[in-house]
Amino acid sequence: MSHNLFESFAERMSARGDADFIVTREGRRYSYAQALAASERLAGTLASLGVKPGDRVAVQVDKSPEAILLYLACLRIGGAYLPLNTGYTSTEIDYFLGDAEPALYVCRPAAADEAERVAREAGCPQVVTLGTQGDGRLMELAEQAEPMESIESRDENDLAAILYTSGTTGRSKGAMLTHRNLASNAQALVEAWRFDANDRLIHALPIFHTHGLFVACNVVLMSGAAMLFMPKFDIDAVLDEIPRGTALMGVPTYYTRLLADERLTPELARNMRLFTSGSAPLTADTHTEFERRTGHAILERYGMTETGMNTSNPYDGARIAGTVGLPLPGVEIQLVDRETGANLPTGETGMLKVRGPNVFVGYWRMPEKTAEELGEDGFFVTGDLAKIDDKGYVQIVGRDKDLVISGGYNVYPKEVEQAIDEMDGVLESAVIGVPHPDLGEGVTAVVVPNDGATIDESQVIAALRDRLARYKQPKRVFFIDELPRNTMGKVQKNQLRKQFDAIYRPG
Ligand code: MLC
Ligand code: AMP
Repeated sequence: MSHNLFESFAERMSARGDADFIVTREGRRYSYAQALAASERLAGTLASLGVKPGDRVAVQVDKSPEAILLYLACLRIGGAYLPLNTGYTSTEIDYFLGDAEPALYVCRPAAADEAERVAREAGCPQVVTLGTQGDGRLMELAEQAEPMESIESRDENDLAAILYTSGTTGRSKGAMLTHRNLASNAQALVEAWRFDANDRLIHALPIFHTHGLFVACNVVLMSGAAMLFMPKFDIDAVLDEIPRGTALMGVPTYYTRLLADERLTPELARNMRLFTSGSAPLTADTHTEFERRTGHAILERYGMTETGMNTSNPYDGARIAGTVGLPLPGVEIQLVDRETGANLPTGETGMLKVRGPNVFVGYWRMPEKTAEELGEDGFFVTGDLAKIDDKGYVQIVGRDKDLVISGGYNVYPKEVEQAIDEMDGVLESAVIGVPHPDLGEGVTAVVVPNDGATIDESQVIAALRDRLARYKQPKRVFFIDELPRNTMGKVQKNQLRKQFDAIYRPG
């Protein structure tokens, strides 16, 4: 029996027929039947471009309905979908193409020349373009393609996607996600959050991450719901769609921005049944204030690229501010001592580990890294520090990994520090996350110049411009004579975070 995730989607898509699947604000619309037919043509196109089952398809395109259809076509043909942040620079893309060796790279029309160059250097055999209005070479080819009506048979442990996530070493790792991982998580969320064909999800998230692609789109596809699809989070557009929607999935920044707008009222949100938050910590204040303003208690959940969603506050029952709720059905969690690995009793703070059908199968071509984080017992070490209360609610209290989360995007300081340290005039640097009113944490660099060197903030930012995606670049750069170190010589980032704590505070 085939376990291709697309089998479950196709069944639901046929059943939903002419019902809305994706509706954009400009009035573009795909019914489920149209999306199913498009997935056949696009799968045929991928085949004609030489993509075979098991091949990776790398995609760096702006958000559009057709990008979702491409994802579906890739599943249909048995490929591994590899979405890339639209902010990545050519230097970053070069690494991903070289590492993943995709059979095809789909890029933005405006980036075609540069993409061809990078792909050639990385040895990627085919490049096609995809625009946001149904334009680009891929869609031209799809017009003439022989539709592929069959769905490639897949084992449940075959790869459905690879999502790159940065790491503490500064080198990005491709998390390998299987059909089983994605199907089990989507099914669990449909049930936990009561999604059905009457739902209309306001989709403002980017579609190159777990949150916007798998949590949002897979849940919609599994439940036959509709998506009110927008290119990005735009406060006016979201407020305008709220009366037509039933659910919104967001990162905490969405909620702080909504709260800052007086158009957010209980009346506006009266047709909504669910607001979820994740990817970064939602403060208890935001949770409480949102409930006071709208009558809706935000449902906070917790997940990762490597695991999909692990825990969620309940749909019925108490959604407790400052917690990420209970393990989803099928997900097991463990709290262990960071040093000894021993299990910890309720109430203590420790390292969170998770196991379940949602947990990935390893990092692409990195067996050692995989073995470090994914134990033989199947438990994955999340790097998050947590507490579990006597009712089983999990509270994320910190991170054991050196990671900054800015507006829901992960930035690993090591990668930024390496780039800064290579600059002339820099002795060393430390990159930290500092409380930021909009983004949660603001990426901030603290730089020690070489003796006698004169270097300023704008030079550091300019040096990173073509090298790192914009969201990884420090919002501010500070200069000090010496980094604080402990007796082991380790940089004491806590001390730096304290020192620069107030820099983004308004007023
Ligand atoms: C954009 N910029 C950011 C940024 N997003 N800088 C820092 N952090 C961010 N998150 C930069 C842009 O490059 C640009 O720079 C400037 O800010 C304005 O760009 P914009 O596109 O207008 O930004 P804005 O609309 O304000 O975007 C902020 C945001 C967006 C929070 C709405 O980043 C967003 O949608 N984040 C969601 C991230 C997400 O989906 N995470 C899920 C990961 S999965 P310049 O210089 O050009 O002006 C995961 C697992 C799980 O974590 O549990 O879900
Ligand atoms: P990513 O690697 O982009 O998938 O990010 C995963 C990380 O985001 C987790 O390891 C957590 O540190 C963080 N995260 C996700 N959801 C939450 C949440 N609800 N509260 C706190 N941190 C979260």
